[in-house]
Amino acid sequence: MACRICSGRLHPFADFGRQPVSDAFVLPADPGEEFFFDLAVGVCESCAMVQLLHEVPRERMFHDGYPYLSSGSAVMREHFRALAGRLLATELTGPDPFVVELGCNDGTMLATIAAAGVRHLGVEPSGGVADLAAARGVRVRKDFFEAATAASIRAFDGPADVVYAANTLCHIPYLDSIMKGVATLLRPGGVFVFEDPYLGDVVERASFDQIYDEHFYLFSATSVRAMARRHGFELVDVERLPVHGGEVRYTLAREGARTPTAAVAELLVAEEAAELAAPATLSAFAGRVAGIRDGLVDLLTGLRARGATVYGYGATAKSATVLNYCGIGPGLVPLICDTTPAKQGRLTPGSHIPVLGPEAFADPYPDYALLFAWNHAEEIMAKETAFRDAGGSWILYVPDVYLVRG
Ligand code: JHZ
Ligand code: SAH
Ligand code: ZN
Repeated sequence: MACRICSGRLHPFADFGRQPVSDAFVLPADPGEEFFFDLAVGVCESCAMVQLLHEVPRERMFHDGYPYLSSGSAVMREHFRALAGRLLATELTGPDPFVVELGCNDGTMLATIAAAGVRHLGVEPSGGVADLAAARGVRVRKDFFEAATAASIRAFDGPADVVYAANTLCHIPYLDSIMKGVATLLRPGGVFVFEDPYLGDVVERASFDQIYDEHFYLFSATSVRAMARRHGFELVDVERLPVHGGEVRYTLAREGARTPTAAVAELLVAEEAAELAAPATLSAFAGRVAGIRDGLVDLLTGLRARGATVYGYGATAKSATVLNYCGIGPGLVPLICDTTPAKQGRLTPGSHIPVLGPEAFADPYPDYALLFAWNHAEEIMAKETAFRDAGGSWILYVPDVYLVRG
């Protein structure tokens, strides 16, 4: 098996077995044929890029019915408002600046840019969420970004000062085409800024559910720098972010265009010291994950034997890996509540647990809630104080299986 970036040899270190498309929620009346693939992960022995061994065709994941909404968390709405403000203040200050966002989803970030009257374009292949962005005044192109898309944007709109992508770049196996596109689109002094789940956090927290079809890559400073260099780009800044269970925001500029910050060297050194991409480190991660699976299944089986009820909270993409890897179905978790309209009234992919609206959570409260949206724990626990007051407990499963009692 060869590295998708450099053709180096891949060292496989974890296999989660047969998995469905994580955001393919099933209609109970018309289940159709579900698509499954082998969710296995490896690390490149040459460039240290962690990647899936098998890829799901992009049209199976990102289409008009793609359900995920960036605006589903108040913390994330604030995160993107702050980021937009920073781009406006630091990078979009010249005459008639232009910013392109890859994977703009429902326009949560670009709405702030649009409100400031700054020229922008969101590139978003999933039609349903792209329509939501357009409805809030964001200029969107319904397309997959790649080299050809970039050339046509450049021809029509001219060069961009900033290309930005959140939780999108790691979803794209064909980074070669993306980097060519960014090189075409970006003005000479412009920056490519992207943020994605950080390998260092995934390993440290054993957050194995960050691994699913859409997350084709798990980036680190080491692997991103190597990838960027192949295309004449330099890693000039890194910033660790608390969102989504730990991410890094990377800034790339053309080689020689900007001086790298001290943070870049610091993170590279830390990754080296931690031996982040070493087979032994990643095998140890895989071992911890198997322990979490056994612990979670034991806990849920024990609770069922005692007659306790457990609901899921947040029908996340991440939950597909947990449910299908652990073999958890409606017998152990009879329902999952979620605020996303396009997930409600459907069944979770592969595991077929009904997804209901948030009102189902309190009707009546379960004894336990399995928090699949653990990355939003603070926000969710703060608004579910009545569950706690009713004596409910939260179940978390990273970095270990543990209970948070009311
Ligand atoms: P959340 C998705 O992952 C898919 P998911 C994708 N691949 C990715 O990388 C990240 O997003 C960015 C619901 N919810 O953010 C809404 C409540 O019900 O952890 C969502 O369905 N009540 C693009 O799906 C889910 O939980 C609430 O109060 O793992 C959260 O999904 C809140 C805050 C959320 O991402
Ligand atoms: N940036 C948002 C949305 C992340 S969801 C956030 O952080 O919340 C990932 C998005 O990337 C999806 O909306 C998906 O349709 C989009 N996407 C997938 N492949 C893409 C590509 N090649 N070009 C642009 N967007 C893409
Ligand atoms: Zn490689």
